[in-house]
Amino acid sequence: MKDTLGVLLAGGAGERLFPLTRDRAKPAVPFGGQYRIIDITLSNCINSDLRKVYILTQYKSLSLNRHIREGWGPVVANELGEFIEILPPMQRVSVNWYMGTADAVYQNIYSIGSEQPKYVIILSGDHIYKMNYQLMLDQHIQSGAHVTLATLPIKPEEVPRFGVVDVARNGEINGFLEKPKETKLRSPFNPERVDASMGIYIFNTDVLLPELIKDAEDPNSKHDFGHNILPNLLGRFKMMAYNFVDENKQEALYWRDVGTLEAYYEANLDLASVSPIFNLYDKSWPMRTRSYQYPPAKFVFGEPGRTGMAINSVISGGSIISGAVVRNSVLSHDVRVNSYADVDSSIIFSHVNIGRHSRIRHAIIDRDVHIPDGAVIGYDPAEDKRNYFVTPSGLTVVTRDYSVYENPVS
Ligand code: ADQ
Ligand code: ADP
Repeated sequence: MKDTLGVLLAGGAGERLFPLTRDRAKPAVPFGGQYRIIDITLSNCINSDLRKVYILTQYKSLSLNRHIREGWGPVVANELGEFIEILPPMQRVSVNWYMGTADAVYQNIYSIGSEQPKYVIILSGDHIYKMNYQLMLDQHIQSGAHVTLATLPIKPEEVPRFGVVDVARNGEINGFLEKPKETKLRSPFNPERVDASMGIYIFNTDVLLPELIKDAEDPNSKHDFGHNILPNLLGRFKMMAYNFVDENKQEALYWRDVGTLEAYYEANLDLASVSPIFNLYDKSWPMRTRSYQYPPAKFVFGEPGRTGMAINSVISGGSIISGAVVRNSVLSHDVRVNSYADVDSSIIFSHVNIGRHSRIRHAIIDRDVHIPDGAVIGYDPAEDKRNYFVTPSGLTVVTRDYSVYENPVS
C-alpha cells in the first residue's frame, strides 16, 4: 500500500437523494447517526493501510470539506508523507469544473504524478461496504494485470445502474459496457447473476496517466471512466476482475449504493436491527468519523410516569429521550424527544427537537428541524405531501424549510 495512492471521487450531485442533498454533497449525508456516508470508504482506506488519499469534490462541498478537514486530517501522519486531502477543481489544467469522473482525475494529474505512486486506486465516496483494498492490490500484483476492477454479482434487472463486465473463468476481463438497458451476459461463476463494476479500479500509474491525457484530448469523450476510459483499454491491456463475493456462496458481500432515499433508509434502519448485516461494532474493522464533544445519550422519565426509552435503535451523543418512546430508529447528535412523543422506524438528524405528543413513523427528519407539539408525520402520505417531501413509495422527508422556529430546543 505504500506505493499506492487513493483517489476518492466525491463530486457527484446525488440527485436521487434529494432533498437530503439540497445543501450538501452525497458523501456528506449523515449515516448511522454519527457518521457521514464518506466515512465508510475512508475507514476502509485506513483499515486497509491506504494512507495517501486525495478526495475530489465539487458539488456543495462546504459541509463535506469541513467534515474531512476536522475529522480525517488528523488521522494520518503528515510528517510521514501521509495525507487525506481535498482537491476541488482548481482550473490548473482546464478552465472547466470536473466534467466526468475521468476529467476529475485528469485535472489533478500533477498532484498524482508528484506522489510517484506505482498504483492508483480509484474509489467512490457513495457506498456502504467493508472491503480490504490490500487484498485487491495483492491480486492485482500477482496476476500481472495493468488494471483491476472490483466486481460483484448482481441481478440481471439491475444492469441499467451498473457497468457490466464480461469476465472469463480465470478472472480476465474481455468486455465492458456502461449501464446498458439490458444484457444477455451472465457470470461464469453464477448463471443467475451478472458481474458488475463496483466503480473501484486499481491502475498501474504508467497506464492510467497516458490514458487520461489521451481522453482529455478527445473532443467526443464524456471523460468518464465507465463510458470512455475502461472500454478503450480493452484488448490493449491486461484487465482483471476482483470478485467481491462470499467464497462459500458465490453471492455478493454486503455492498450498498445508498443512492436512493429508499436504499438509504433501509441501510440506516439495518444498523438499528438486532443483528445488522452491516455491523458497526466489529472491532476488527472500526468505522471512524469526526468526533464531537457531546455528553452521553440520556433516557429519563418525562411527565410523571412517562418512561423515556429506545428499543432497537441507534442513539448518538447529546440526545435526550424524555418520557418518549423511540423504536427501530437512528438518531444523530443532540436530538430531543419530549414526553408522549412516539418515534418509529425513522432517521432523525442532528439538533432536531421533537415536540410533545407528536408521532413520527417511516420518515427522515433533516437537521435543525423543530417538530411542533402534536405533529403527526408518516401516517398519511396524502396529508404529508401537503407539507413535506414524500417519495413515490411513501417515505416522508422533512427538511429545514418546514422547521417551526418558534419552538426552539430548550
Ligand atoms: P455511477 O456511480 O453511476 O457508476 P458516476 O455518477 O460517474 O457513476 O459516479 C462515480 C463516483 O464519482 C461517485 O462517487 C460520484 O460522487 C463521483 N463523481 C461523479 N461525477 C464526478 C465529478 N465530475 N467529479 C468528481 N467526482 C464525481 C459508477 C460506474 C459504474 C459502476 C457503478 C457502481 O461508472 O460502472 O457499476 O459506479 O456503483
Ligand atoms: P450538514 O448538515 O451537512 O453539516 P451544514 O449545516 O454544514 O450541513 O450546511 C451545509 C451548507 O448548506 C452550508 O453552507 C449552509 O449554510 C447551507 N444551508 C444550510 N441550511 C440551508 C437552507 N435551509 N437553505 C440553504 N442553504 C442552507
